[in-house]
Amino acid sequence: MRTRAAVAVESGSPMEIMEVNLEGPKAGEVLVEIKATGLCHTDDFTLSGADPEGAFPSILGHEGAGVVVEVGAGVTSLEVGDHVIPLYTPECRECDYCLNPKTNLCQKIRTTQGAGLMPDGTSRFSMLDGTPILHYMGCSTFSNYTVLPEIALAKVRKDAPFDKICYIGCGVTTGIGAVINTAKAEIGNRSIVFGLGGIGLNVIQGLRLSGADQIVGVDLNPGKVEMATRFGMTDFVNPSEVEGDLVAHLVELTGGGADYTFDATGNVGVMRTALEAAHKGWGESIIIGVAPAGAEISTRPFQLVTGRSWRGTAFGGARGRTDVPKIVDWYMNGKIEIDPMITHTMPLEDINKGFELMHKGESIRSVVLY
Ligand code: NAD
Ligand code: DAO
Ligand code: ZN
Repeated sequence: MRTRAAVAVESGSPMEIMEVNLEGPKAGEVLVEIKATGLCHTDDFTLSGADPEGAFPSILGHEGAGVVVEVGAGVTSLEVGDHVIPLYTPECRECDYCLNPKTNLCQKIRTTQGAGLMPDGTSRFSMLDGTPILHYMGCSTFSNYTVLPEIALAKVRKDAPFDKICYIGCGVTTGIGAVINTAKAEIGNRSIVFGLGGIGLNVIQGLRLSGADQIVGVDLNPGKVEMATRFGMTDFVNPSEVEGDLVAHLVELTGGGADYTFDATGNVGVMRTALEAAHKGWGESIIIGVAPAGAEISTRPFQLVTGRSWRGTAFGGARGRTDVPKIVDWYMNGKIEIDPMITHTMPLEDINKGFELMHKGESIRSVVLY
């Protein structure tokens, strides 16, 4: 079939909207009509050329929601008409990683997914002249129709709106999961969130769910304060307005350091500040942000010797096929909020404008509606 897609032809250039060829699903695969997709900082990072795994031409996008149109041979858990959310972290439920409760990093299709291919080592997308186009994070939601492995799709309830639940495919789950699954934050915790964008706001939302006593938000952009406060931020710190040492300021503000700190900026300098603002003896710092290729983190080892720990999280530690339908229920039952964070919607033709809004810091989440 043919489908309309935003193709990342080369790094550093706007995506091009075009018709592309899409082959049907092979064994174990599913054809999905994407109804809505969010624009995440990570798509922008890959398009910029800073992503070490980035390869072109490709169809980016990993935060979508849609409907199953066709299933390939051997698919048993999904049928035509099911509503689904694509998973860039799949859940096969049988690999060593899926069987280990300490991780969500299913490895079943890791090699081919990282190379932009389906599990059989080929792509389903091509240009009209036959040039292959790579998949992205196994999802490629910047195409109206896409093919995914069955293990990379969470089946969700049919009454949930696509234009909101697409955000659960990355930002919501990553932020809330970092608190609930990775930090396992206790009632009464004091925490600091660095970066109040699409991920950081959901960390704040997760901290509120956890029963935090203090939620400090740190961002260079004061325009983020209103939304962060609405989601539960109790104190705001703009590093550019702090006189003297930022770590010392944050340690004092939290009464000795935070129980948990979260980096949602991808800046390695911020990651160091986050680690050092964690409480001596027990504070944990969780890295969510993805740093540019080749970047390294550093601190004095004594920071760890004295009881702080440094951790990381992908997709909020969530097991997608199991956890994502539950998060959709949380949204539908009013336990979490999504709507105010979707600040802009647009047709696929305007997708590059959505990334311009992100660059200017004017959006939280832009969503493309097909
Ligand atoms: P975003 O651009 O919406 O938000 C980033 C925020 O950080 C902005 O508000 C910006 O003003 C702030 N910021 C930037 N530099 C800062 C600094 N030095 N000090 C304080 N604040 C600063 O991005 P996002 O969509 O929220 O993504 C955040 C990060 O999370 C990105 O690196 C993204 O790639 C990563 N991410 C990770 C995962 C994962 O599974 N680990 C999933 C999705 C996104
Ligand atoms: O190596 O097993 C693996 C999986 C690595 C992918 C983890 C992705 C999380 C960070 C990227 C942000 C996605 C939006
Ligand atoms: Zn697995």
